[in-house]
Amino acid sequence: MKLTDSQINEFDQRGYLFFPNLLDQEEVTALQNVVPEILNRPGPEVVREKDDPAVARLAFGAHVYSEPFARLVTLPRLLEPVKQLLRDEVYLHQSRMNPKPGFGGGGGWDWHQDYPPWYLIDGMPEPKCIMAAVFIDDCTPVTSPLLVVPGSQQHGLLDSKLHEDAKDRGYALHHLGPEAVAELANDGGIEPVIGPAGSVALVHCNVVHGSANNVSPWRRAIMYLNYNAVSNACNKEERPWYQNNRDFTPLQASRDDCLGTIHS
Ligand SMILES: O=C(O)CCC(=O)C(=O)O
Repeated sequence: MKLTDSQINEFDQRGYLFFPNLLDQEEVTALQNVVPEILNRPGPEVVREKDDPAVARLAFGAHVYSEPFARLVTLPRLLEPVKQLLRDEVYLHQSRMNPKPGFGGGGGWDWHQDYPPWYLIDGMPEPKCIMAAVFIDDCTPVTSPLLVVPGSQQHGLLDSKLHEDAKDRGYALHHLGPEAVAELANDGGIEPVIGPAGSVALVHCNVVHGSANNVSPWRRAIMYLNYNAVSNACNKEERPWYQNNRDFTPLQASRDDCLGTIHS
C-alpha cells in the first residue's frame, strides 16, 4: 500500500491517519485467538492493573513470543506506509498491547505524549517514531476509544511529569497538566479513533492522547506497534528488551497474506 501525497500531508498536519478494516476477519481472528495466552504470561513484560493484579493492563513484547503478532509487524500493508511517513528504514522500538477489558477493569490513561520516555529514558534522539494502533477488537464510542488531539505533535515535546509511582507501575507515563491539554484541545479539538476490529491508526509519537476507563461490558484491545526510524536508534540501555529493543536491523516486509494463513 502506497500512501498518496495528500495522505502524507494529512499526517504531517494532523499527526495521524486512520485506515478502517486494514486487516480482514481471518487476520483479526488469528490475532484475537492468542490474546488470552499473552495476557496470562507471568513475566514482568505483562503489567497488571494496580488495583486488581488479576487484570493485565499492558502486555509488552508480544511480537517476540507470539507468532501472529510477529507476522503482523512486517505486514507490507502496515510497514510500507510507516516507512513512507518516517522517510526511512524502520525497526520496532517496542510493542505493547492494551487489552482494556470491560466493566471498568481496563483503567484510563491520562493525557500524554509517547515520546518523552523514549527520549528521556531510552535516548531516542528525535520524535521520528510512529505508533501503529492495530484494533484487535471493535473500538466504539462506548468502549472508551483512544482519544487524540489532532495537530498537537506540531508543538513538539511538551512539559510533562513522570507519574511518581512509575517504577511500581512497570511502565513510564509522562502526563500533561490540565492547562496545557485544555489549550491544545481548544485549538485542535479532540477526536475519538473509532472503527471495527482490524482497523489501524498511524499516530505520530508527539500526538497528545489518552482514554477513559472502559465501563462497557466489552473488551477493547489495541496492539500498539511503535516503529522507529533506523537513523534515530536509541542510545541508552536502561530499560529491558521489551521496552527498549536494541536490535536496530531494518525490518523487511513479508508476504501480505502471511497472517491470514495461520490456522488455530
Ligand atoms: O489504549 C488506550 O486506551 C490508550 C493507551 C495509551 O495511551 C498508550 O499506550 O500510550
